[in-house]
Amino acid sequence: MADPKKKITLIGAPIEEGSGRRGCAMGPAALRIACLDTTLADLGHTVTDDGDLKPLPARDLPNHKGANNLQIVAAFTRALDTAVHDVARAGGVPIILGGDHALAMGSVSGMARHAADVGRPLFVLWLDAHADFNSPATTPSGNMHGMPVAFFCGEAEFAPILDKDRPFVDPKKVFQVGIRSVDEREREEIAKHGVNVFDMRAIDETGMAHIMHEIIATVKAANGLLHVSLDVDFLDPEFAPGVGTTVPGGATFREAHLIMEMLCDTGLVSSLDLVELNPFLDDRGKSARILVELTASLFGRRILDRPTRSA
Ligand code: HAR
Ligand code: MN
Ligand code: MN
Ligand code: MN
Repeated sequence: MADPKKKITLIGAPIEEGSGRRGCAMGPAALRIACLDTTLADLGHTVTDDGDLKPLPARDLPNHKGANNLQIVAAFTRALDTAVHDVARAGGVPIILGGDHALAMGSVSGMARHAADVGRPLFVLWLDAHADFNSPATTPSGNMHGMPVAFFCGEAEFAPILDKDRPFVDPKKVFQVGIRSVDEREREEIAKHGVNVFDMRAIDETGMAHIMHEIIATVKAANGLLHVSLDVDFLDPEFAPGVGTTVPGGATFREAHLIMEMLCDTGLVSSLDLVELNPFLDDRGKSARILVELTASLFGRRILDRPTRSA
């Protein structure tokens, strides 16, 4: 069951303008300092680091009330849509080093185009304290890192950021795990669009293994691609303090590892975002290191060489 060797490309996305505070722009550097590249290479993968994207603001777009820093967020969205699609089309696995979660507007849109090219459905595993399903019409903050899921599902088409005819993700193919902070209007939106939400209570009630078996079975049955989007605040702040939006009562180190170990055995993961790391708020690199550890588990590091226990 060992994971076959992959061609992995690291793409730095030092965006912090989607969040309400500074610091996430240092995320890609911290992940590199925590040895993400050599850790993956030591597992036998071919790793290429494409460096950081540095797009200029999208001056063709007007400022928009309810979408803070739209021009730079749109610029990263466009750059990542292209970069991620290019890597996937060449048979590689893109890992996006964030950067705040607004970057998933671009990374997931790029993967949705790739999935359409190869005729497979795209599923998204959203590991986060937050549902990130706001739009400029519903947001309480205007911060675009609270909007990426609505955006790639086609529910936040308020400005011509990407081609309006692009493939969207079916909200019913989005699985959110670890959720514990949802805004009032966001709650209505995710219910209306049929997003699959496994909140912290569901994890407590049934256990992480049960939830992951269910998600994996669905993706496998559809022969889907699976994009994983890992927000640092998915984890309990005890394990990962380096994030601007800590919410108590998050996933443990072991729960997060189990997800990665189970996913690794499936071979279904096509792409990964590592987002919201704020090194300015971290405790001596602790959160950067845990992201690298979890990525290692996702790409083949294991305790014993045995497959996932059946459900
Ligand atoms: N839901 C809130 C808003 O829209 C907070 C969003 C915070 N998002 C992140 N990423 N930290 O998950 O403003
Ligand atoms: Mn998020
Ligand atoms: Mn979050
Ligand atoms: Mn709708």
